[in-house]
Amino acid sequence: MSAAGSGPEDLARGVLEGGARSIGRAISEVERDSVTVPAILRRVFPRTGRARIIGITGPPGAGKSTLVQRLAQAYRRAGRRVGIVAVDPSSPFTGGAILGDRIRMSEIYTDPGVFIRSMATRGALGGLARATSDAVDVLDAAGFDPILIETVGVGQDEVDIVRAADTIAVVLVPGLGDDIQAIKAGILEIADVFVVNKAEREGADRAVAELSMMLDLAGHPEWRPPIVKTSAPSGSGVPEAVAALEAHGAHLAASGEGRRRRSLRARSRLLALLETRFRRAIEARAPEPDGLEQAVAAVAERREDPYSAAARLFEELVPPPREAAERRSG
Ligand SMILES: Nc1nc2c(ncn2[C@@H]2O[C@H](COP(=O)(O)OP(=O)(O)O)[C@@H](O)[C@H]2O)c(=O)[nH]1
Ligand SMILES: [Mg+2]
Repeated sequence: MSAAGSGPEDLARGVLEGGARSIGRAISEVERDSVTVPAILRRVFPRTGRARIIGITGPPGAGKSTLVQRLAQAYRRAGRRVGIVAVDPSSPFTGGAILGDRIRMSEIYTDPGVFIRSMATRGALGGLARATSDAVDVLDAAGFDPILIETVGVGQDEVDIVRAADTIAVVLVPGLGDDIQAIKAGILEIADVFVVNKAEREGADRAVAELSMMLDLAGHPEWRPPIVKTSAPSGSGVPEAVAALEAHGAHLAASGEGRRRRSLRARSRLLALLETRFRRAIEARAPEPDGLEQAVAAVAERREDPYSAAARLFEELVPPPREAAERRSG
């Protein structure tokens, strides 16, 4: 069968050949958590780990999508093939919200060296973090480098999504003042680069000064996040933003921090998959008549405490270590 076939093997082969249709379909599979995903990932994964993954986060309307398009153009001019994954429920990347920008930016939508994908946000954001990592792997295996992930930075779930990146840029705008305080807890700590976008507006220098003061207080011994001013629609400051992102990439490679982050990511990704599998196994296989529903009822009616019920179900599902060892050798 050719790459146009419908099995996961064909799809994976199409992805490795860089076929746009296969890439799109593979990401759709990933997005709806299809049963084909393990087979697809098994085949594409050996070809991943080559792309630089850059997360772009910040409040809605800060100009993330516009900036991402400008960054993509800059990387294209440097001869790179750029993957874009946008996870923003409030403003779909290719939606109608920024029609003017879409016309001006239209070149990147028709450029075969750019692959843009908005992730659907049905289902839990937790599932979206998994889907985003998988989609990034698909693009990585297909040879896109860098891969830009846009997420709206508002809460922990979004932070989990953008943690799939090697380097995280937090996009803010002048006059954010109190907002900076509000979102500080969530997204400021994860910034490797700060972008003060809409820098042609009044207050840009003050925003930079405020951020700079915050960084002084926080103290960043290893890497002090640079602060770059941009005006995304005109492209002003974009070369400096690219330089800052690349400087952080060099820091990751030189300091061992890159390896540390990849290891943390592998750990949390693996644990998340295990959690999902485990929950599904419990839902599917909890033995009757003491199945999950009975345990739920027992806890709801306070006949059993949740810890005891969980321990009981866990032991019914997971064989004790000796039994597991015998199974492996037998
Ligand atoms: N004045 C100005 N407007 C901008 C700038 N960057 C983006 N915008 C506009 O801000 C609006 C939101 O931009 P968008 O990229 O969709 O923001 P996102 O929600 O963070 O992705 C759009 O109308 C953009 O054209 C900028 O640097 N200056
Ligand atoms: Mg956006």
